[in-house]
Amino acid sequence: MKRPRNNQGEMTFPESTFQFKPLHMRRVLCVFPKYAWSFATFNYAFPLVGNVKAFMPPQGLLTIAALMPERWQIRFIDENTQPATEDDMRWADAVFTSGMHIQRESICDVIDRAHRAGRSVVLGGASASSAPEWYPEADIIHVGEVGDATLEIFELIDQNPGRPPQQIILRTSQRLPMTGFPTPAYHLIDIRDYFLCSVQFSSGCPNGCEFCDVPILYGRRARYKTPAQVIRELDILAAGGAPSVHFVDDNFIADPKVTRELLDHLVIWQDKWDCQVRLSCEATLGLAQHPDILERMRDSYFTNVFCGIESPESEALRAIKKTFNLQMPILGAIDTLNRYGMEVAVGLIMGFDTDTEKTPLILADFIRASQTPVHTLNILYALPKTPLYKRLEQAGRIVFDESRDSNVKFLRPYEKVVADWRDLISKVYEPEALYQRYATQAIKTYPNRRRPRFPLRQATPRNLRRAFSIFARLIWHVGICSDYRRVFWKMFRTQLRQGLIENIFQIALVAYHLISYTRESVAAGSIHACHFAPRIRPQLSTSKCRSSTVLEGLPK
Ligand code: B12
Ligand code: SF4
Repeated sequence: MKRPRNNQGEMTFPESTFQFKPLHMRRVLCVFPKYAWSFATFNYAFPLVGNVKAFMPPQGLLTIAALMPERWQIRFIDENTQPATEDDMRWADAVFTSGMHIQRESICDVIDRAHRAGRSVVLGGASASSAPEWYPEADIIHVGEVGDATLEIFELIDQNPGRPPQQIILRTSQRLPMTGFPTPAYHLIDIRDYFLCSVQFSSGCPNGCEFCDVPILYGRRARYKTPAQVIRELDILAAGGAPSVHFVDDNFIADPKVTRELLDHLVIWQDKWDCQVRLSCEATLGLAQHPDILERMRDSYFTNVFCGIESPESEALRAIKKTFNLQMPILGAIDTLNRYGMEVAVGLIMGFDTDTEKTPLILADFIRASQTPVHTLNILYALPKTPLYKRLEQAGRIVFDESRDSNVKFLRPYEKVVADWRDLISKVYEPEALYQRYATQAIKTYPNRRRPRFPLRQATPRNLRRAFSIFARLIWHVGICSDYRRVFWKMFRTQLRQGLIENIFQIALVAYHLISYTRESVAAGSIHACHFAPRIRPQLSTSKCRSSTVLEGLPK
């Protein structure tokens, strides 16, 4: 079934919208599988916040749910907030699920439970899109973004929701233009269950870093929603009580011209909400070269930006084709972002071919010099289909060994790389070091942020009650019981003096997660050095996702 397409490979539906008219009523259970705790998921902080159960709503599956026809009944369960029961599975005609590689075991578990209840499973999302061969048990696999494959799947489920005799894999060849993307089905979840919320403005990245699968999954040409779509989503999230919203775009400044246009709208939007919602995003360091964009970001109340710096060593950046990080001094770029009120979270990787014995020391020095509090530090992992994977495969350097944290045969001894990682991460998240970096941010970054014009407007009885209970828990767990209470109180006093009470909450909650996670998982040796995927296996050894022949296309 081929639909007309424009010269960007997008579907040319009437008015660029996704229209599917079903013939039957169907009951669809959308299940987002659990992800493992990691530095990026902030789980330790949830009990201190109170009613928060998970990190961020699953944007992809919510978008798919929003595209389903009104005639279909949908039940949406994020297993990071509550499990889908056997009754839920039996209620459904078909189960739709999604996820990243790191969620592979939980994805397989969802498939297994659905099958035990006799239901068919449709699987899409980042992991299945890049490695459909990892999921031989899924009944229908959706590869890629929303588009012609999605319509075909809806048509299949409408005709017959039962399990097909053979696996069907459908690949999107014509993407739905992002201007036709619906508002994700937020009405199916409780926004307050989440630590923070997300919006997607763009998809795709023009760069080609060797280790990254984003250009393969989402294309090299960034595509965009309109500012009106983004504002509509933000209004829903803000009205639902989201304290922060993260732009999940892989590169917020993929096209600076389009970013400027959005930011003009965001500044006005933030005027309306008066800093009730913090914004954050991911961007390349080149952001520092656009002062006009930075000004608009400050005025839109962007408080955090994640930058994949990967390594401060220029040889490494050249080798992984991330030379754009060398266009300006990295520390200078971080300083610039700080001057506009944005704290930078840094992504770093260990295990590059260029790493030497000195690399851990160089990284430690860099972290100290940058004074950025949050670092996601991973060891290198070769994601399927990436240029890195292909290069290492040709060199016989991909290893399938369940006991290892990475599928890469490093040039340095594996044990040494992992030990260096463990040692560095433990030092980076020592309470004194972490709070020291926050103290620096409190001087050089936070005072540069926009402040609410009417701070008392946010002091509603509900907000006050919530703030008081978080405060009480923080005082008990961190201010009284923790062994780093001294540094906490020091931070508390400096922020209080400046009237930056919100910062006390932010710093203490994030630090609590990072410190607890490091102590209980990293130091105890119970987690692996790489969160990019579960430990790699040639084929999953559990019966939940057996290896079998993967058939492409429709059954004949
Ligand atoms: C937000 C995000 C997260 C959040 C996830 C929160 C959540 N609830 O989803 C958090 C912070 C937890 C996270 C963590 C990690 N992440 Co992440 N993350 C993202 C990011 C930036 C955005 C995801 C998103 O919302 N996209 C927007 C939606 C609309 O896109 P989508 O999910 O792909 O959905 C589309 C299609 O896939 C399809 N679709 C999706 N689901 C389904 C289901 C069905 C049934 C159908 C038919 C279609 C369909 O339709 C959607 C619309 O087109 C992506 C990058 C990206 N561009 O997507 C990385 C990404 C998903 N993350 C990635 C990685 C590697 C990680 C980490 C391992 C990083 C790390 N070093 O620690 C950790 C894992 C932590 C853990 N312990 O689990 C990789 C995954 C690689 C892969 N192929 O699996 C990505 C692709 C980025 C990358 N290449 O580095 N991440
Ligand atoms: S690492 Fe970032 S900049 Fe590089 S290709 Fe991936 S998304 Fe683009």
